[in-house]
Parts: sequence; structure tokens; C-alpha cells
Amino acid sequence: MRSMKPLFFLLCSWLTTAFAADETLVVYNWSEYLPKQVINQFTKETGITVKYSTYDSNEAMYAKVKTLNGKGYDLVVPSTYYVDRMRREGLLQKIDKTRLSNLGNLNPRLLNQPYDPNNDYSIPYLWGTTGIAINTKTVDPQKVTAWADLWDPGYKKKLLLLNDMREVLGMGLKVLGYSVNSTNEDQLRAAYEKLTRILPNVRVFNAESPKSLYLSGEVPLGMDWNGDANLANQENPKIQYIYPKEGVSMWLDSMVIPSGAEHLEAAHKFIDFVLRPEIAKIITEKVGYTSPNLAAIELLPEKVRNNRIAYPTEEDLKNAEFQIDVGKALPIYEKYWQQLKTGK
Ligand code: SPD
Repeated sequence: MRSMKPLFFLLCSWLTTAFAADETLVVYNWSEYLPKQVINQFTKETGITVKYSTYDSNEAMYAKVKTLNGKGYDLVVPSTYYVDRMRREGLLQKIDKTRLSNLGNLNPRLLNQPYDPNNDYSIPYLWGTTGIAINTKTVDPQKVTAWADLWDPGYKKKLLLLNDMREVLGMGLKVLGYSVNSTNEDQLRAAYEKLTRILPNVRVFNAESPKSLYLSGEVPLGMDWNGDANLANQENPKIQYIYPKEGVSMWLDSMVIPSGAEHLEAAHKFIDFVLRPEIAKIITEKVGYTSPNLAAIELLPEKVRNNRIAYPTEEDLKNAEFQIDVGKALPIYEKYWQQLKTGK
């Protein structure tokens, strides 16, 4: 009788391929934050199909993950202050770091911080700053050196403000000399009142793709995230990024696995893939934000590494503040944000 062995092995390999081809990873990330090239390369290498959707604020992401009780997504990318909140609320699961062979590439200064001691729940993805973008074709750069300058009545209906509660209220606080993480109700009310006086200058709130509006010429100045401004500047060097003298806000977005995630193997594979120097290099170059991956930074051409929009100097970060969770003060932020946006 002929041996059944070859047939058996053929069947096994067919089954393996069939299951691998069925494997999926459901990613929920910020808009314009992950190049398609990276997703394609991951799928090509692993056979894992990536289902990808995006959000434009931590609040929108949090509401969705909370409503779904941590189910539905395998990988999400909140800012640190939401990592803190979500892990305390049981919405995240621990990451198995023994499965991450590339963890050592990360800047140790960005690890083991109070929002997630020991990085049990979060792995840094990108970080950045929030400053001012201006189109120097129509706006005199000498006149815009501070957040306070955006209140100039000469900029009526000209500004873009980020559609991001913490960024806008943070700017209001900062311009009054308070912390962007203030939890003081009087300071928050004062910031709100100050912000009501910038509204005549506001043309649009946008966090999806501010650069499109700067590039099309629809808005000549306003707030921006550094990576977004960086890409705008690469396309049109007249669009510049300014570090306002009151100080920028700083943030770090991290990869986390929600508590109800189903594709754990795929999620860990993806995190480790992103941590590879050559992949992290593609991400920082293509999306314009700052990489926490030291091995990737070493691979960057000098021109990119010395680009102050993505890689700020110490001087640029003078007076900068890192956004942290505001705990019980969050409803106060929400109340003033709602009032500012709707007038109610
Ligand atoms: N389009 C990507 C934007 C990423 C911004 N992340 C952090 C915001 C913190 N308020």
C-alpha cells in the first residue's frame, strides 16, 4: 500500500494556509496616521488581513470602545491620557511583551511612565507637539510668535482650530498662563471665556486633515499637529510650523489592545512589526510625526532627523507641557467644549 504521509502533509499545509488567509486584525487608529504601504507589507508577510478604520479624536475613539465594552477592535492608538483612563476602567488588556522582539528599539525615556507603569498596556507609536501653522504667503510670520496672536481681530474668519477638546481648551489655558492640564474650575471657566473671544476669528474646526485646508488656501493660519504641518510644509514650504512662546502641548499615542479583542496573536505580531526600525522609519517619514523608536531615527536621512517640525530642539520645547489625564475634571472640560462649539 502506498504511504498516506504525503497526502496528510498536503492536507495540513492546505489547512494552515486556509486558516492563515482567514486571519484578521481590526485596527482603529487616528486619521492619516498609518501609511497604506505598511498595512500592505504586513499582510504580504503574515497573510493577516487588516480591517482599518479611523477616528479624529480620543473622545470619539473612547466613546466607541466604551460602548462596545472593549470588543470589536484588536488594536487602538489612544494618547497617554486615554491609556490611563482606559486601563483603569478595564477597557484594555495586558500586552504580552515576551512576544515583542523589537521592544528594545524604543526610547527608554518614553517608557515606564505614570500613565502606564511598566508599559503593561501600551506601546509607544508616535509622539508630537501642537503648535501654530501659518501660510507665509499671506500671513507675516513676524506677527505670529505666540498663541495670543491668534486673537488679533485682523484674522477674522481666518483660523483653523483643531477639533480636539484638550487642544483647544489647553490653548485657552496656556494663553492665560495656566497649565494645559488644569483641573481648576475657575481657570477652566476663564479659559472658556477667553476662547469665546477667539470665535469670530475661527473659520473651521478640523482634526481629520487640517493640512488639506492649509494647502488649499482655505485657511491661512491656526492650530496644527506637528506631523500634519510637516507634510503640508513638504508640499508647500510657505506653510510653516511655529512653536508659540507660551509653549506647545506634547502628547504620545500608543498601541493598545482592547479588553475584548479577539485576534491577540495578530495584534502582537502587528505591534512587533511596527517596532521594527525599517517599518517605524517608513511611518515617521510618511506621516510626519515623531518616532519614539531610536533605531528608526538612526536610519533617517540627516535632513529628516534635523527637521525641527518633527524633531524639535530643546529650545522649541521651552515651556512645553505634556498632556495628562485630568481625572475628575473631565466633565468640566466637556461642558465648556460643548458650550464653545454649540453656544449652549
Ligand atoms: N492625524 C493624527 C493626529 C494625531 C494626534 N494625536 C494626539 C492628539 C492629542 N491631543
